[in-house]
Amino acid sequence: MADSSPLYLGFDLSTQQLKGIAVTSDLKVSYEAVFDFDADASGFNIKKGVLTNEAEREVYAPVAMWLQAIDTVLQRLKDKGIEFSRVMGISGAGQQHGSVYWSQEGEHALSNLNKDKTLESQLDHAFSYPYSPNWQDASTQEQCDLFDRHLGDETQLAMNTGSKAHHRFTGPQILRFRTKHPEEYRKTSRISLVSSFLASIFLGKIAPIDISDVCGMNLWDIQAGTYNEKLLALAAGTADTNDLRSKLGNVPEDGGGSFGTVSPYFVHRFGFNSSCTIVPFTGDNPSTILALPLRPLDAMVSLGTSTTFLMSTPHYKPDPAVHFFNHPTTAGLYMFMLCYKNGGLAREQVRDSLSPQLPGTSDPWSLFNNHATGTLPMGATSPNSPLRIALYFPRPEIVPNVRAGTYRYIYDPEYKNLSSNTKTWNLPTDDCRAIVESQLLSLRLRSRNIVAPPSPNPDNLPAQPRRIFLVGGGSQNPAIAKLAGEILGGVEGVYRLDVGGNACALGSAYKAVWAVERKSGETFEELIGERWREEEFVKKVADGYQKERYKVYEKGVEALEKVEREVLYKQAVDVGKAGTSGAGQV
Ligand code: XUL
Repeated sequence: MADSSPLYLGFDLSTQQLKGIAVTSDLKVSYEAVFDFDADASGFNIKKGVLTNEAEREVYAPVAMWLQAIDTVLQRLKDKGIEFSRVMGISGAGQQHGSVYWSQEGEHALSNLNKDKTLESQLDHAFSYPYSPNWQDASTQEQCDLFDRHLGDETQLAMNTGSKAHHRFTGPQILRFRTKHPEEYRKTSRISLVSSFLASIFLGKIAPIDISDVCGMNLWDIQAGTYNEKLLALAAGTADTNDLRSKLGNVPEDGGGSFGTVSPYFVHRFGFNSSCTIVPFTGDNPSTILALPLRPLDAMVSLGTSTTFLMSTPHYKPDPAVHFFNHPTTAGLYMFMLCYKNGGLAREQVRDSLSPQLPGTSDPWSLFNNHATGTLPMGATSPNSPLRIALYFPRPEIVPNVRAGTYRYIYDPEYKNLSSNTKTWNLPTDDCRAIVESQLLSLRLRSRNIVAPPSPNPDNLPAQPRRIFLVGGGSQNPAIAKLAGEILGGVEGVYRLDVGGNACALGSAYKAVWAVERKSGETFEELIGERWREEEFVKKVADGYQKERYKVYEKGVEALEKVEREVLYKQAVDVGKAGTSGAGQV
């Protein structure tokens, strides 16, 4: 007998591909399909999924390419045998911050699609501008300066919207778009984020922006739960914010609510069930924390080309170095995020400076790992000796805002003295430990205000994450896992989360399951927690909190803070901006 049990679809519209994944009610992956922009798209001159205008530091993607991707991914799922009539809910995720500009005809075109034609062939007039500014875009320095000043300073902006101004954030992008393309802006009926653009296609009308993804705009007052009037006025260029407000639309609070049912186009073209629910689509980072029933104070450390640290927390404590978003499913919780530019690439450079590899091993990391864990913390030669501490930024970093370079120091914790005399460093071997330590110390420094001691706390443990989940390429490395436990702690240990390359699309599919099948008041964590088979996806890879080591690394946090101040100060002096009073600000 044909299987008629429900399926749920999750999509991930990322920088380089669109992925679709179908799961059953008990969270088993049953179908997946991918459209890789560079390999599969035709008619767009893109590279790594985007177009660039280096002169203005612009990075953007053609919206029509995403339509082509949706057409094809659905066809590929169908070719694999999926019965779309079983799909009871669809959700998805988009790269954060990107914006899509709909024309006056956009909504009408969306709701009047001809089932015999592709999306790409019939939505060409649905946009007032054919491109979507991408999160890698860096063209908005001028606009960011205005945003940072507009509520007083960057700290005020971070308090209000969860982040200081960033080039990629949608508010500064809209401000630039309006001034650079006034005619296109005037002709824009609605503005979507990448996530709500994708939801709109499936819904057949313009979908609201998601409660978590809206926090990536520098426009949303997180505590008030509304757009900030002053920031809207700045982006709109007028005190009358009604026009921009209606371009952006309302933002429903429930991340598991229903936007309505799937557009008839998909019913008639692909055989979707006409009662299939469209669930809010969110940003890729919020969706990634939904790939497991992450509890408050569990942390995810994504160790890819760059490093991202994600945590669900009940505490709202923003500052200019971090990001806060509303949690995508649970009102009253927040998602805390650190987003670095440097990570895996920097570690690889240090690894490649070592030669030759250990005889008899094919693991390119074995020598690096031996050096990284073969000495006392921070290269000390005895428990009280000076410490080796350094920053490794092959690319300009944003956390903190420092130029590309390698910055090595010696720190004497007794006299709290920093010295740039690094004659005692053994190079390149000392770099192995120092690079992993500095990356993890930066996470500890910047998350220390939002972690809390376990509760109850009979052993009087210090504030730290509960469990640490490592994901991405670097999560395979045992030396990194060991140091992560020593430096970040983790009351219950350090784990590797292995869901293949699918965490983000999977998180969206789980969100659809929860939204459609939840009982009244049942949280995402409760429903998914009950159905998730942890043993399939999670493996303990290192101890977490170790009292002595955790304490020693307090000195490391102190040292890293000083190093960052020193490097920033020197940078400010170099560009002639330093004050006369001493250290610069981190
Ligand atoms: C987060 C960010 C990226 C994008 C693309 O602030 O800019 O992680 O979401 O993945």
